[in-house]
Amino acid sequence: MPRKTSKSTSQSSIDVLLREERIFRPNAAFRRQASVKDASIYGKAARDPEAFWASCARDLVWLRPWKKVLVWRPPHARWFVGGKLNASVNCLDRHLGTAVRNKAAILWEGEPGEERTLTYAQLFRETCRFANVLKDLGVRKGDRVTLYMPLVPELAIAMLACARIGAAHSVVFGGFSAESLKERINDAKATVLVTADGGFRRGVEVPLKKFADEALRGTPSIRHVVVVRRGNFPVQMTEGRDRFWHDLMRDRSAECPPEPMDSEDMLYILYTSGTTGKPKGIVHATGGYMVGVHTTTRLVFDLKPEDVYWCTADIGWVTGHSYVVYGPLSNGATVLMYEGAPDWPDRGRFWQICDKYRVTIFYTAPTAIRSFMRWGIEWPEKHDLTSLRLLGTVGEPINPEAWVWYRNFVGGGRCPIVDTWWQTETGMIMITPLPGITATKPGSATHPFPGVSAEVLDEKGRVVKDGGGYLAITRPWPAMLQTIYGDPERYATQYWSKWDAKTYFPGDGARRDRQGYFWLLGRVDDVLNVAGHRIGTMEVESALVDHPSVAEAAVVGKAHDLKGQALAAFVTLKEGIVTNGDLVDELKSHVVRKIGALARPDDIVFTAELPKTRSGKIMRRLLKDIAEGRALGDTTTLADPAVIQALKQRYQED
Ligand code: 7RM
Repeated sequence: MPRKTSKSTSQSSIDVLLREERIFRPNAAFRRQASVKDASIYGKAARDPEAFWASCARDLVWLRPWKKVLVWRPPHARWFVGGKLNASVNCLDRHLGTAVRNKAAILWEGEPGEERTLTYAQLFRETCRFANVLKDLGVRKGDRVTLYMPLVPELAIAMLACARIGAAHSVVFGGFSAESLKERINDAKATVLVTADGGFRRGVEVPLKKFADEALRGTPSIRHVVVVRRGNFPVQMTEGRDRFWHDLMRDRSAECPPEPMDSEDMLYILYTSGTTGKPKGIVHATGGYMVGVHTTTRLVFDLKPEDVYWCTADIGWVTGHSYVVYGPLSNGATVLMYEGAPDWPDRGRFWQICDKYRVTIFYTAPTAIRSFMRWGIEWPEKHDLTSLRLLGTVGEPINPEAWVWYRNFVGGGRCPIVDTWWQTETGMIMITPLPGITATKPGSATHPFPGVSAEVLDEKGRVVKDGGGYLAITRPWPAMLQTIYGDPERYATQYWSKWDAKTYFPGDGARRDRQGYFWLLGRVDDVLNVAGHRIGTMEVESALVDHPSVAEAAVVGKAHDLKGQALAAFVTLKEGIVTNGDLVDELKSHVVRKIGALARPDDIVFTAELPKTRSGKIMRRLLKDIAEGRALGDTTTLADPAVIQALKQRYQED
């Protein structure tokens, strides 16, 4: 259906006030060697997306070819229908007959400093051995296995072993509580839990097995627990239920035939918290997902055989699933994994690791970049970062100041930056530069990946050509979620009902500029409404972070009799900056100068930390509760609950 174009930004759309005009083109040296040199890929993919994705799919190993690329019965899509494949074969077996066989698949460094290297051949053998362990524990095709582990190679091995025998893994990030683990195990009705004696975080033990034991009191579906020895931490083993990984692996055969999976068979479940209540079990199928992550890894990161690729995300997040495990391994890449915190034992740890392993591709989150900025350039400057050739970001909108800092002080002014927009639900990167051809603008994720169709729409579903509105995906894409586990209705209403059943609503605000660039503005639940203007939180936050004293900011709207909403800003200052009344006024004026009087914050509160989820996203919903003097809503996904309590007190005192 052709869409009408909306002429003016209506009340229900989003106004955009901040403009960023800087533009950065990839340098000649990068362009010359890039995998994608020619922008015709966009037109080709747009003219026949199914043919484009089919050509990408031919780069994977299929055990039986597909009959049809796409069967689309909105809102349900089936990809590579009739095809059979196995994800572990695509990550491992396919490399064994090539030079990749004895190349490092995983370079792992523990937080205390241990090093481990697994070649592709070794990773293959360990995966087969653990697949045999799972089989002996009674795990069959279609069963669910929950993984609650630190960032150790065994986590990747366990995922690939599940994939090998056709069981779905459900990874629960090791930072989650016993209660969250229990809820996720029960929703999936997992029969086996794989965990570890503990993990390290800033030198302190995280007692994973203890939390698991607590959860296991209320998880009737679990029959067996496998425990990886990570740190020789004391654990209580329950007779008949708990076994150590190393005991089970002993004398295990390193051969395990892969289960031929239907393209639409489930590969994994990954839980993502909604704004309210019960977490959603996002289901990814095998064929389309593998095609999506394989292709985007290769083209977005310009991946080459010589690269040392480091995505700093924990495997417990979708970024780790797609861009630590399945995407890079299916491409035969050398993947670096670091278990611990960026500031342990000092704030140079990430840069020391980049230097030591000669990392070439580095992919991290804006929240991390803002911390690096706060810690100062002396840390990256202490280390040799000249091996880096490409930088990426994901997770939140990146404010232009952080983008430029990242480019200058990490990338040495020479590395292209790929700002990649996507979600747990999309499975793969959706909006992103292609580093060899895209002229980037700081803060913009630029354009949909070839074969992906996105628009900015207004409330009524009319296309916004130049201005703000809602991001929409207007065609199915291969790595799209298949459903919400056990809740197909929620799948349809949550994602496919804002406009019509053919249009996916990701829940983000976005703007398009005159050149067609996409600017992501944050979650629409967070949008501010001041005197009739709907503006993204991102804009006011960017204006604040643009001030030399500010490291990070979160802005929320609070009910106001006259204006509808007034703005409250929570601000973290750079190290060594002292707060005083003058700075409050100065920051308010700074925002007025950058955006206009309507965006002047009523309140500015300084804080040492902002409340964030465990994956680093700012929880504005809780800040809004504080600003409006309400009791705090659900705080279970907070990384550090103490932060919000301190802030609440602070706000009341001010
Ligand atoms: C990969 C991931 C998804 C939400 C998404 C956005 C935000 C992610 C960007 C971004 C602006 C980006 N999955 N988001 N990447 N916003 N620019 N490059 O983060 O499921 O955990 O979160 O994250 O709001 O909807 S996620």
